[in-house]
Amino acid sequence: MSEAVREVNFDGLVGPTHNYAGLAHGNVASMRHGGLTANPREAALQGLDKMKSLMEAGYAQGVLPPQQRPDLGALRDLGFTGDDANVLARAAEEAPQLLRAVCSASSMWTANAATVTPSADAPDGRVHFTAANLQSSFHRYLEPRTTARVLAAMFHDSARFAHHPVLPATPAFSDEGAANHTRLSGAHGEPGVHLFVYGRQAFGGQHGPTRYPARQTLEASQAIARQHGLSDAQTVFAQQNPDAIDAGVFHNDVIAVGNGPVLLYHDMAFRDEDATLDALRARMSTPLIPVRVPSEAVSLEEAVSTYLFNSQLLSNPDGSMTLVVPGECQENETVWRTIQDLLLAGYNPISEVLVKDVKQSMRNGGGPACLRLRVALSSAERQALGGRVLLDEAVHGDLTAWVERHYRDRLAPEDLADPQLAQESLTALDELTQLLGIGAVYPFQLG
Ligand code: SUG
Repeated sequence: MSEAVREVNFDGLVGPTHNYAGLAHGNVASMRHGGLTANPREAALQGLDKMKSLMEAGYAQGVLPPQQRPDLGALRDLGFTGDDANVLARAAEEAPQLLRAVCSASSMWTANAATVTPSADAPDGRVHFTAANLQSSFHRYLEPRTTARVLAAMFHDSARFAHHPVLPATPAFSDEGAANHTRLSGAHGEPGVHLFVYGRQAFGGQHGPTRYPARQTLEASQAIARQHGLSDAQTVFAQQNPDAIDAGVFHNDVIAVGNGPVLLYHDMAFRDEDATLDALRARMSTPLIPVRVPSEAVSLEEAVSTYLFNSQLLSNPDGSMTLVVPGECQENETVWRTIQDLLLAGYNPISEVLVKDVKQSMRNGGGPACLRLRVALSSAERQALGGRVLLDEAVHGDLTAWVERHYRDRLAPEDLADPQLAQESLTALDELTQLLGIGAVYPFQLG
């Protein structure tokens, strides 16, 4: 059975309102690029191209739909009344920051959609999901309700899949999903150890960052481990280095990535590096392969600007691994040299690098790893998936044509109040649910 387990990367489709609004405090790319004109069509096509490359290289690739934006319901909840055009016009006039938030296509970063425990690790033998509350920012707090509906529609067989309540959306349980969760194991079907990295402890604990917010709490990570039935022997909770958060590492996946027994990380990733590795080693049934990149090789600043650690690390059938990096890594001489050194080093299985251009997403602080949610699934679990959500040539072709039919190639901040954009987005998403066969998951379809 473990032979048949494969990791499926579910990438978020970039939504039609992709834009640069400078919404994410502590995410330096988002802060730097706020106000630029975006190209939603290019963004979605870059995402689809990454998915296609991985599919063609033999990896199992899935897709998660975007969300309905602008979220007019959220604006109405905040007191804006009238018809849709009125609501948008009033928001643009009186609270442009709210309009920008309800237009964000941030659900594309599906590493933040949920935390997932594969069936090999869960006591009841099911795959467990908790959609992340994303309460750290208003624009992302709008995501979990629909995320939970989408996950429930896709993973609907309750004999195989378990869905847990989103954690209370309050600072003590601040949860950003799989971006702060790494599963280490032998092959994907073997039992794993779960590394939860948190930025701060709500009740007690040591000091957190001072400049930028810590988005994940220990309490949230512990609650998820409890929900999923994970024991002490299966979990390690490690604090992120607060200095790294203050340098722009707003999630652990900006400074570390794990796959199988490999943990690729920067020396500034953890508050206590040795204790973290020791705790992993004590629990893992297969030897941990730490791949440490020291600050002397790649500075924290370079790690943040190139997103070296926001790579995807993927297992190949022969035991080797491929690193999928954003184009920015190739453009930086030091980082590119470091990657070449990693490929040549004999002690780790990373043997190949694949460079993908996801610049539209990168300008908002989202690299290849942010764009995907990893779900290890047995062949029976893959067969139980609802909808047409696993990528093949036909699905890729349909999605590409769908993007080309519906997406604009230019979206500036002042376009967000355009009622036509809201209409286009609605039409596109309605068609998408049919294309993906996931049923009515959007608020406008639920009536
Ligand atoms: O939450 N950016 C996202 C990027 C998320 C990246 N995800 C991971 N590292 N897993 C965020 O900071 C910016 C939107 C804007 O500014 O328009 C934004 O939300």
